[in-house]
Amino acid sequence: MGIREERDKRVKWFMNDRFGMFIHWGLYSIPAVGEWKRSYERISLEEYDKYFDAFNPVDYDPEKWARLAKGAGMKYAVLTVKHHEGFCLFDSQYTDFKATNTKCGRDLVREYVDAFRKEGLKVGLYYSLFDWHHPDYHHYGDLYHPMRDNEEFKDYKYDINRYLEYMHNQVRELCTNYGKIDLFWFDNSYGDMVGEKWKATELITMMRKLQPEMVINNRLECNASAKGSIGTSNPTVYAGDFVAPEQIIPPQGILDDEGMPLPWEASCTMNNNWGYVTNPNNYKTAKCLIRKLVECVSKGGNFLVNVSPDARGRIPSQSEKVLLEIKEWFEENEDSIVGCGKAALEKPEWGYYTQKGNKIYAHLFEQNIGPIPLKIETSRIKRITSLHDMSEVMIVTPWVTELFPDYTFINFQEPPQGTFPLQNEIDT
Ligand code: JFZ
Repeated sequence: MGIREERDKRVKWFMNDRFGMFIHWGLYSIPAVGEWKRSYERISLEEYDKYFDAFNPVDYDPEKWARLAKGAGMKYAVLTVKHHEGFCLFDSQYTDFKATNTKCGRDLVREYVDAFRKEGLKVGLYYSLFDWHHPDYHHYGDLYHPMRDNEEFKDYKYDINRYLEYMHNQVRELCTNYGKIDLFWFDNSYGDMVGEKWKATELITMMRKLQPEMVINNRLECNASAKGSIGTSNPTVYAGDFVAPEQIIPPQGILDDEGMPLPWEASCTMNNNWGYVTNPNNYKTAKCLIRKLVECVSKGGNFLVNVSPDARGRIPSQSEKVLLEIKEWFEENEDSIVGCGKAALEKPEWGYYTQKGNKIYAHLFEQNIGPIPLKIETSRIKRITSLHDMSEVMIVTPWVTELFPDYTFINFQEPPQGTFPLQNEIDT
């Protein structure tokens, strides 16, 4: 099997499931200004240790997270098992900078994978390639390192190979000690730290051997704004299985150089922050997130929505509220998302189409004043149903079709506000 056939086999569940939960959690939940704090404020290792000493998430209950995700229609999750700060939520034998050595004394990743699997969700691990804690990661002069302009580190000698050995060892632990891992999310390449600078061929070969079915993103080779060789006819072995745009939904989905659709997943915050912050004031509404989910699916992509647990280990109540609202919508409209992809029809003015087999779901984003103009031949439509209550929607109002012969109109009552999928079964 070629690289592309293997990829298509691996991503089957991923492209079917469509909706996931991103979880950014680490020591940075304590200062509560986001996961980049150490870099932004040039905080020394010693000073940052105070968060290690304080870490004690007494309310960590991943089953609660899993139930919330599942309720909202999310089918998989991705947890930051090590973010750029280098702190490990898992019990790694290669470092002391880990949750099991803090007051909490628990392997938080073990509990996460157990809890999410128990709810029937697929489990993903986010692992940061940069590591601001490891002594052999770049210091002075590195684009992002907290000590990048600290003169004390000007002549500091580090050996990147020692870091790479550490990183490879940890990835091996993660692929060995936690059962079947469904997804691995690397973050991220930058500057000249791309691909083989991470010894990527060696790393991927090891990962594929340990977890042959695991879906891996493309960031061993690129950053958030690139697709990398996955889009070419000759992808590298570490090109990854999907493209990972961040905080943006590509206008037309993502295609390879031959115009064939690529697997992709857009990740997005709920409140403009990945890590926990106190009193965020820019929460997206459930309605906005549902619409973005629909948009992703209509363009053949996935949507990964982030939550930021606090230092006690709780998903903030505002996020919980949004997820419960999404749950309400999902309970009635799941069929228009899961297993769906890009429709064979052009994007309509009033919303988006998604499609699954011979069913076309028309997501009405706009309040229409009367019949919805569907550009489909009436004879090809078997039935139109409004998905939320399964009521029949009548087709055709003859006088309008005379006025607009190339449209098919349906007779339609005023739709309720919000995204509102219609289910059209088309005779194919
Ligand atoms: C990265 C992380 O730095 C961030 O903390 C968060 O985890 C996010 C999901 O991923 O953010 C990036 C990575 C790459 C780019 C921008 C943000 N980029 O290449 O523009």
